[in-house]
Amino acid sequence: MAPVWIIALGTSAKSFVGNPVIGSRALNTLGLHIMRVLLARAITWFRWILLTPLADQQVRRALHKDGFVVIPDFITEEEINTIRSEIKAHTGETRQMLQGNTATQRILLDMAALDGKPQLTALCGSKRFLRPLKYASAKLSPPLLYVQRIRNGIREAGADPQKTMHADTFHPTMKAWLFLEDVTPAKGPFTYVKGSHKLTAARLAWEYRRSRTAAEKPDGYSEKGSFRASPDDLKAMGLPEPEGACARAGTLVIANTNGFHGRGQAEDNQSRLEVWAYARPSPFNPLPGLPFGLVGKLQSKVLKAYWRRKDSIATARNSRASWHLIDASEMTDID
Ligand SMILES: O=C(O)CCC(=O)C(=O)O
Ligand SMILES: [Fe+2]
Repeated sequence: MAPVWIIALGTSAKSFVGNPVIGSRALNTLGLHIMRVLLARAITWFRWILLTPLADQQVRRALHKDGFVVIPDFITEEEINTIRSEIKAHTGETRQMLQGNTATQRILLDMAALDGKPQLTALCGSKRFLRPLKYASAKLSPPLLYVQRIRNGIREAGADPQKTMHADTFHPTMKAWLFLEDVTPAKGPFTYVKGSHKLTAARLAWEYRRSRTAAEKPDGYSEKGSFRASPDDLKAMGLPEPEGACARAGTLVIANTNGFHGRGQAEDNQSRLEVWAYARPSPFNPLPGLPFGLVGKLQSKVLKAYWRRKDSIATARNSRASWHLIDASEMTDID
């Protein structure tokens, strides 16, 4: 397997346990992880510079200063209401993942799901929406778009791991939330540690220390390459307290999830509904890719085939896949 593990160093592979080269204490002591962090960041900056024309100066400034940008009133109340009724009428493929006591429910907005949903179709095809997302992800192909509902405290189980502050991976990645309802503290707002996307000396020192022991000190997620940061870690890095984005319906938040973020501590049985975008570019590729919708269509086809494969493996084992199918009505029962 060694050649495969070594080749994977040039990809977005991030698991310290799945890949013993990435997880090697000796190599990380020599600086392997830090090299990947720094090189990926330099290459992402090259792509950000190339893609400058895609986003307004205000958006670019906020993304690079704070790690996220908040755009209130991105869509109107009327558009929100139409999108909500389109979601309520959805009967197609709907999936769910359970983590601790929380469910993440998603509808992938591919051609099939968008059929009969003109307002969502217009949004997903709108340059005004897609261009800043492409800029933030430093990638020309469109992000994956979903309707997402987070349902908190729906069962007796451990805490939701997404509620601990973390960085998704070792390089900049883009996630965006277009809220379809007012997000109050009870609903567990998206929470970000302002400025934590910056590779300061303190952050790099922390990354270095964590990389040496990540494989040996598992917490369920850090060893898979998504480092968790405790309040003390944040303080030691000179970072501010995490801040929840309590936003009105229609607000768009775009974030670099290489910075520390998570979900707010929501109350049980509270949920949050949003259009959600996700893009994880190839960290070491200096080219921003192709601006074709075709790439996006291919991405969702591959993803759906992957889910179906996971479904059949799970069925054969008499269980269900982590992203399992649910009846659409389990997600679309909104007011
Ligand atoms: O849903 C949220 O507010 C944040 C969850 C999260 O950490 C993520 O999507 O990467
Ligand atoms: Fe995250």
